[in-house]
Amino acid sequence: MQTNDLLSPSAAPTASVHRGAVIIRSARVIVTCPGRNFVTLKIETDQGVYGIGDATLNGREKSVVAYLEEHVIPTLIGKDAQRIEDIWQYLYRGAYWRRGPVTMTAIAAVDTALWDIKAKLAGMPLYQLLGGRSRDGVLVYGHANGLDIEHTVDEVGRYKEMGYRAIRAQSGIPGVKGAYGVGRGDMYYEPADGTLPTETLWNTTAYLSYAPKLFEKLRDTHGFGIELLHDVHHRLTPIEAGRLGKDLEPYRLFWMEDSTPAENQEAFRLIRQHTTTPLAVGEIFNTIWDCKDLIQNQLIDYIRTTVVHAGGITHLRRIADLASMYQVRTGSHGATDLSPVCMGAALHFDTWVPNFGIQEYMRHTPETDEVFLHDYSFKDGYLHVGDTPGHGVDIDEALAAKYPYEPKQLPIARLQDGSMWNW
Ligand code: GCO
Ligand code: MG
Repeated sequence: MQTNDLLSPSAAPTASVHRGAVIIRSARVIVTCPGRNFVTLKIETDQGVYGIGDATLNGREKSVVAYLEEHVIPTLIGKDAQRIEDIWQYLYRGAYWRRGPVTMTAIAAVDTALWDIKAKLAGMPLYQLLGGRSRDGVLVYGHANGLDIEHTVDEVGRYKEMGYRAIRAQSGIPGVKGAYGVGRGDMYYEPADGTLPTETLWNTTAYLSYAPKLFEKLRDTHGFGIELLHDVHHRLTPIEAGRLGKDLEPYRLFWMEDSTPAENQEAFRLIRQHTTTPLAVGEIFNTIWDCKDLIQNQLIDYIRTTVVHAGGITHLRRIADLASMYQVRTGSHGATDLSPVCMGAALHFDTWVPNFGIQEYMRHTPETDEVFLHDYSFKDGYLHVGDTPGHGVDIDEALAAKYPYEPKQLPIARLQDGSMWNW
């Protein structure tokens, strides 16, 4: 145990502090609502360098705040901020209670902040520490949401004009109250809308006959020179998903997302047997164990885990490496409830990761962009990271304080007969 570079060797089995350590002096959680709620962890070191990490879990924000404040922050003080892997293992193994969205979001926030610190100390943009650039820009997809087919077709046209090369299309469905993905205003689709969950009504039969018509019209109008994506948002059974995938084959989707709930990973085998439409899943996964079977059995094409909900860069890298062995590519979640801090870190990850597929990009409101200053930028369908040391995103704390937390929850879905369904 006693080696020359130990500053304070100790008999106790705690992590030793080595020469050159960068000590965590404080950490705190910042909650702000510039149009929607965001939770941010800020870690400060004795060298004056600080890092920030996104800790936002939509509709469950305060659980992560409590987890961080009550259980994580006290254990960070005095640790060497450079020991990212050891701190990750400490928070994961050390909690005894492994996995779950709250735990993994809290770990992700710490991990992201520590990578930010390490990259700032190195004087490098984060992607350099991961292994450097694999590509010039990060292909992103935007969200075209319409009240009906005509409207959605127009919205896709608008996204094309803005320069997008890949567009997700969602449409209202006649007879379905509150179909998933229909925007409430221009550009900013935002599902978390009530202090209590809004009740929506789902109708699988109406959806299954409507969705192929939407994509038929989209291809007729916009041709095949643009990538189209679609999110089913967990609404179908595996055999229904197989049928939809088959019906959508003529329209060559980039992917069909979350077509059935994925707690049972084996369910995707059935979908796979019926369709060549590429499958994407994983925005609600939080560890490699949620997608291990899906990946190893090549039941999916894109894995959608992202920095903030899957344990940070340290864990996302493990998922991506496993996926790369099976030709599964990344397609990280990037809805507006993932803050610009997550987006910044995700873009550095995407710039490096060899088996990159695509990155979701729902633009944040101007108020959000003012609170979270960032150096990434959009051009011709791609997002580009900047060269600021770290992940390139910072928080204006004074401005953040002007937007206090507003309790909001995600909707729920019921079937026509009143039974609960998957939102
Ligand atoms: C997506 C997602 C989101 C989620 C939202 C929940 O593909 O972007 O499905 O729209 O519903 O992130 O908080
Ligand atoms: Mg989704």
